Amino acid sequence: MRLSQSFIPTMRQDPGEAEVVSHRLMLRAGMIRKVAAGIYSYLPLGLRVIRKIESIVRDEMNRAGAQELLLPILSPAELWQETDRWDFYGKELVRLQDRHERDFCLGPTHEEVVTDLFRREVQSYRQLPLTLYQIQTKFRDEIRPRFGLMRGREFIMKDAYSFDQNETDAQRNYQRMYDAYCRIFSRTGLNFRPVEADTGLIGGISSHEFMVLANTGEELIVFDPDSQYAANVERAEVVAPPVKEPGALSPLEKVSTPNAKSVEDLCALLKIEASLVVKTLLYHTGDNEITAVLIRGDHHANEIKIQRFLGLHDLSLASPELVEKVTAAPVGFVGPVGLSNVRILADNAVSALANFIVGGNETDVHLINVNQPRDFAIDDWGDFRQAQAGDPSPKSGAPLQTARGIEVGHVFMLGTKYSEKMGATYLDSEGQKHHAIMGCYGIGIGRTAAAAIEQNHDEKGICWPMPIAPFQVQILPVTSSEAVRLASEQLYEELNQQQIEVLLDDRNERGGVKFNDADIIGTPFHIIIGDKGLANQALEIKDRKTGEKVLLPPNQVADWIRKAVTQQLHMES
Ligand code: 9G3
Repeated sequence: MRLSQSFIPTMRQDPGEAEVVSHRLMLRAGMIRKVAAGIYSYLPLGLRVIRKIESIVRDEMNRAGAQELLLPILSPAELWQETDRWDFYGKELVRLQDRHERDFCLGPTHEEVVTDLFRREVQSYRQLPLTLYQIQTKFRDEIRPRFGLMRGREFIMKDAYSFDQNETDAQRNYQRMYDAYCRIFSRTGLNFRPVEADTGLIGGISSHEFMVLANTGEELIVFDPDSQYAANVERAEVVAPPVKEPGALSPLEKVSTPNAKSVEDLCALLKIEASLVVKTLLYHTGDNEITAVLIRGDHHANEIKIQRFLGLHDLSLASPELVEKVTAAPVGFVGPVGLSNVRILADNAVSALANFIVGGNETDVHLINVNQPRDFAIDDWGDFRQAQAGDPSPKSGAPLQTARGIEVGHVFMLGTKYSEKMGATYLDSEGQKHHAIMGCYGIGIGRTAAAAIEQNHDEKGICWPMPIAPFQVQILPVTSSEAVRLASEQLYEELNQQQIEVLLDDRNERGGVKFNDADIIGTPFHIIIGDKGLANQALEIKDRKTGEKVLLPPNQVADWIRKAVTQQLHMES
């Protein structure tokens, strides 16, 4: 393609509103433009990247035996009412009416639609296993869309849905999709990691997220450097500490702790470590019912784990009014000793503590040398805290490390959650009716492109991995002499002949402008053609990622480029 005839509106300055580098660089490279909050146009350069990611996804989905179809954007409300999801989701689900005033939503995902298709068309076990997928625009009305394509409201997703006869077949299909995802993200050249994830609202029985490791990732994961174990901290299990025989128990004592409402204030005042403090978190768990959860002072509560333990749909900290009403203890000085009519849960880490410190259930008072069960009873123990760096890996015992990740894919075992609610059944070989066992599998296409930039950029712009680069090579004629023009045109022709995707910067611009734009756009190889290089029969080829330069006679450039591009195309991350 010729730059002089291309719609690639690069920007010199940093756009103010972009908060993460991928958003900033997608705007500066002329890949996307915002239409409204969280809603973007994909300009020609951006669409080339999107299409390349889609074709890698399509290739691996087909190889895994999935069949592509295309479901509608509009979903009839009736289907969502069958699964009780029409009322479950709030404003994130965009609802609208057609001219006959019938209710629809803009599809945020397509479990209902695809299960409806299945129940109408599949009757026999002979038609299983069946995996269907689409690559299509979704709409989720995020309350705070940000970071460009990373968290948009309208976005392109590949979503696949599998239907099997039984758990064994479903597990095999899940594994096949999991492996296909590993191949997809390797082929895009991304440094990624599958992590065990919480099944969250969708309520399946297991799920994995595919994380691209990047500091701007919104997800926090822990991983074991010595094994494949990795988990989203929302889900990561924490190994209970070894039970320690408590030493001598010191006598319980009240201490005055004026204004020491937080663990930090308390530690500063009493000159103690946070690991010797036990926080008492009070949750609203029912009508005028409060549950206390005890967490060691240097740990963080994991509300998803607490919620799951209590079998609650959601969980919220008790309001100060409710705390005063139920416990007569002032918020900030609540403790378990003498706490009446409150169920007390404790994280396993508390069991290894002796002579610890808790709120005194009195303003400006704490208790020291507290021990359980001497001073108070614990109703239930459990894993209620967030995993953190240094915790022993549940797999190898090695200290866990943390990393931030961008979730680009998510695979779920769904079981019969949707097939039961929608009567999606098949007849087995004896004519017995069974609910299909389902799985669902998503990849954020735009988010994958954004993650690739987060992982592959420098201060000058994007450094595309070859497999998803919008163009493979950029030719930069840096003077306007006839000799340079001729040489550039000839090389452009040669590369096109060899099926290399080449961008010729034939604009009437200074060399500096062309260098800046080539660095922002991020094509993997830049070929600089100037009068001196021609005279010396030595054209410069620059590798955008490494900065390495090679000098070659003009008649050897096309061959060198073809080899280098082919070699980088098949790199696996
Ligand atoms: C909604 C809205 C937002 C949602 C959902 C439904 C997330 C919803 C979970 C999934 C699960 C999988 C198939 C592809 C992979 C992910 N946000 N989820 O179900 F109505 Cl507004 O989408 N679906």
